Amino acid sequence: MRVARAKNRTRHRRPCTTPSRPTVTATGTTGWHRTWGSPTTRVLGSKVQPGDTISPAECALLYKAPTPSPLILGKDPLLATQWHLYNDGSLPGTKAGEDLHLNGIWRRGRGEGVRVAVVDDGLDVIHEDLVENVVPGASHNYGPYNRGNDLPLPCRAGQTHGTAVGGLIAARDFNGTGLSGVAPRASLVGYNPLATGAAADVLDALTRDLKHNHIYNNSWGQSNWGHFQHANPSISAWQALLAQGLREGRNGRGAIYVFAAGNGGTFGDFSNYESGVSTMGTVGVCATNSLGKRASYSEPGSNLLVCAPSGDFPQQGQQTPAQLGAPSTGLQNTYSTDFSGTSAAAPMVSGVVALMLQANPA
Ligand SMILES: [Ca+2]
Repeated sequence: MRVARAKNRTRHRRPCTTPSRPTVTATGTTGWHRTWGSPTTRVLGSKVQPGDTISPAECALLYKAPTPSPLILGKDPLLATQWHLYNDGSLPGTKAGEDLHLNGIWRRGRGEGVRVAVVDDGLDVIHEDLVENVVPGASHNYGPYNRGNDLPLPCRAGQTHGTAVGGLIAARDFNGTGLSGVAPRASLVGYNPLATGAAADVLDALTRDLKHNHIYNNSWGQSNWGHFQHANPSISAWQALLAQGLREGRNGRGAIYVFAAGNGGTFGDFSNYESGVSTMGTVGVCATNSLGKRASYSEPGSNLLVCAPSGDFPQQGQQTPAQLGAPSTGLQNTYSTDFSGTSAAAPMVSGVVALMLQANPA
C-alpha cells in the first residue's frame, strides 16, 4: 500500500556567487586544525574494509567504503550560500532577516545530545558532511534489498530527498566541508520506509527506537489533490502510533513528530484535508520563501503550527525574481542548491526543535 510522497519541489536556480558577508559561525575553535580518525569506519564497523562494496548488488548506485582520511576542522565552504541560516539580503531574491534567526544561538549549543530520525526515502549515512553525526548501527533499511540492515543508502540517483532533509537538519559544522545543518551537532539516524512506501513500514519507522530518538522528521505525505485523504492504513492505526510516541518518547515527555504540511497550495489543497498531518501530536510545517512571504505552493490550514524558510517559484504574470531554494547535501558527497517545498521547511523546524530540546530538555 503506497503511503508517502516526498514533499519537495524542484526548481533550478543560477549558481550562487556570494560576496563576503557575516556568517553564523561555529564557536570555540578558530583556524584550521587536523586530527586523525575515521567517522566512516565508525559508522560502517571495523569489519568493513576500504573499497568494500556496501550497497546491494541490485541497486543502480554503487557505494564503496572509503579510505579513512584526516578530519579537517574549518569553516564550511558553502555556509555563505545558506541564506536560511543567516540572511542579510545580499543574495538576489532574498530579504534581510528572513531566516531562522540562529545567529548567536549556536554559541549556546548546536544540538549536542539530541537525536533526530529522518523518515524518508533514504539517507546517505556515509556522506562526508553527515557521517560524523550519524549514529553507528542505529539506522534501518526498509528497502527491498538487504532489508533490515543499518544502511538505508539511496538505491537510485533520484533518491536524493532524505539525504537533503538530513543535511538541512544536521550536516556537520566547522569540518571544512560542505555546509552546516540547523543543529549541526545533533545525532542522525535514517529510516527509509518511503523506499517501498508500505504503510506498515512507515508505522514501524515512526515508533522505532522511541527510547533514543527525540524527533522524527517527516517530509512526506499524501497527494495534494484538494480532497480529504484518510490516514493510511487507517486513522485508528495512525492515532495509536502517535499516542505511543507521545507516551513513550523522550522518557514520557513525548516524541516530536514534525511533518511537512503539503505543497498543494496552488491547487486549492488544504493541509487539514490530510488527516495524518491534522492528528493531535504532529507539528505541521508550512513554507515561507526567501522574501518572507508564503511560498506559493504551501497549503493553508488550521492545523499548521509553524512555517520555516524554503524555496518558491515566481507567480504567473509576476516579474519578481525566483526565490532561492535551500542548499543541502546530495548523494555520494555531492551538494544540491535548490531543495524546496514544505519538505525543506520541515527539517528546518526539526533542527530548531533539536536546539530547543538541548537548551530545555524538559
Ligand atoms: Ca560541514
